[in-house]
Amino acid sequence: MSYSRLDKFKDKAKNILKRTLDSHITLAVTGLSGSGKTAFISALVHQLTEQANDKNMPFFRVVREGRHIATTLVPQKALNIPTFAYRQAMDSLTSKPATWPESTKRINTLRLAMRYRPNRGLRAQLGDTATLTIDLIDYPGEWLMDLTMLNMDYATWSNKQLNMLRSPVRKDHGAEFLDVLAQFDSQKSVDETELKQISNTYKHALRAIKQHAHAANLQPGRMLIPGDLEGAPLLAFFPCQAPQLKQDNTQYAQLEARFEAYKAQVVKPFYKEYFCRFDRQVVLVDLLRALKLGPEIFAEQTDAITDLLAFFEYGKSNLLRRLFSPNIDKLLFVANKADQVGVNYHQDLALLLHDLVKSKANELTFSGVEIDTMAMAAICATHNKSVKEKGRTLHCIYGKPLHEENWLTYLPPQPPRYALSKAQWPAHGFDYLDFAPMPNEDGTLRHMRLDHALEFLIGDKVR
Ligand SMILES: Nc1nc2c(ncn2[C@@H]2O[C@H](COP(=O)(O)OP(=O)(O)O)[C@@H](O)[C@H]2O)c(=O)[nH]1
Ligand SMILES: [Mg+2]
Repeated sequence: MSYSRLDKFKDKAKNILKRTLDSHITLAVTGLSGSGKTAFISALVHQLTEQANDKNMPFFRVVREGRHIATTLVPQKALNIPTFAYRQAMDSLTSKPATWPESTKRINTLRLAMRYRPNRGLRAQLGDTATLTIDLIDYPGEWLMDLTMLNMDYATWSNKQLNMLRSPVRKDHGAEFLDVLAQFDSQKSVDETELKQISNTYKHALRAIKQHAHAANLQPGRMLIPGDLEGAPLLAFFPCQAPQLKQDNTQYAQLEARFEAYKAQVVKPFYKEYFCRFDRQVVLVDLLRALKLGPEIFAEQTDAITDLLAFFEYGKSNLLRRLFSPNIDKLLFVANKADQVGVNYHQDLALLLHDLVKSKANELTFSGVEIDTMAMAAICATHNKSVKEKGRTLHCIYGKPLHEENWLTYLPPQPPRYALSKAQWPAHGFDYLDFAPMPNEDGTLRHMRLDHALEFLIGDKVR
């Protein structure tokens, strides 16, 4: 049969449709250091590229309805940043013994293409397929916290840092720096060696606080993870009490200049390039670790998360605007690593997270953003195990605690359903355990509710 004019027309129409209907989405995976961003992205790629079947992802409609054809990793658009090391992450997650992927040292990116059969519109009638491109970036959570510096001048920032260094969980680690600072003459002319030495002491304080107190709010983030700024003079600053009278060419003026340069040359470009062009956002929160670390860190984490949300653009935008400057119109809050408690406590976790973010969520809902909150685990490291005791069923978890040899059946404590005040905090605290990853025999990974998360985040793009 010859290629008729009608066929030609159909092809042309298809091509135009392809251009208009093939869609693109940039998903912001947001979370403090250690909240599970790298694991989440690895799991998302793994489940979509290797395990997208209705048994594994029943709540992701495009999969359940048999319309998902395949998802693959495709070359990214930005050529100047490294590609997310998916293979490497999978290798460590499925090696024997299995280990978690390394913590992220630099920014990296990845692009997925999802091919599916639309179920509505002209395209569905033509029996055609469509592609959704999904862009993701991964970055050290430590750098994210720097965004809040953009709203502060040096004096305000210094005050805040110095106050924090005196707080109960930090003071032991910050003491040496505060001692050195007490001897520091900020009014004399610049002594490069001294500034370098003190900034080193400050850096050691930050690193000790991160390592031992697991605090979330540590600035500047590049002192912890320098990327390619290792040793740069720009990084040689620290918080310092403002003098009564500010003078030029003093050490104080130099510190202030470095602080401003750090903001302008490091934080702002990072923000501009990567943080203001998202369509959808998932905010990962490690509530269990924060509960384990106690009321002070818990409160700090909550504040850090709500402060960060101020740096993203939210709201509905029309189609044209979307192309040039997208706004986030769907936002998912996730209480991550829910596999560290029994399934009977997942609801508690989701309620607790809801309680923490509810006023921010309310504000955003008002401006048209769709919001949901859920408990999930990107990569399950435990199995649920019911244990009968004196006629009662206990919902335990079973797994291999991190850095331990033996497997363990454990009954984690029930998380609270709302933010506790310091006085309400139980005396014995909350003891949750970290577990090593637990891949299946066949090298696949399990998740909890990643399919729910995907349905919420991108389900409407693959109808
Ligand atoms: N049980 C459990 N642990 C997780 C999960 N995701 C991450 N983790 C743990 O959290 C740590 C930090 O995760 P990572 O993805 O590196 O966090 P990031 O700093 O936000 O990228 C990992 O090394 C694991 O110990 C999860 O889904 N379940
Ligand atoms: Mg990471």
